[in-house]
Amino acid sequence: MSDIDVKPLATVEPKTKRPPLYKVILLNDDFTPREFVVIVLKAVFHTSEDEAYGIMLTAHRLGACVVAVFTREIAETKATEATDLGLQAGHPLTFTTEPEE
Ligand code: TYC
Repeated sequence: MSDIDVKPLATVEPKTKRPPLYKVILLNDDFTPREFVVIVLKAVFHTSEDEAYGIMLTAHRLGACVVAVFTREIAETKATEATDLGLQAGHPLTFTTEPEE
């Protein structure tokens, strides 16, 4: 057997750390029209019609649905923008954010 030590001298830590991610969550309410929710999802999150409809229906049935995951600032900006579109149209449509585990 060889007596040459082939162990690395040191473990190398990655130089860049990934930023923490945040979920944008769509909350159901009893008043916002379904079609309006779909319009907002397409406009702010650039989903297809089918994706938007699926997300809206999941929130409608279960009470909430994760729309997408972003870094904190982008998640908060999009949640505010989407909620504001509802407010401007007189709807209680609400998007929140929460850190991903
Ligand atoms: N529940 C609403 C209705 O029946 C539609 C809706 C779906 C509203 C999802 C918000 O996040 C929502 N008109």
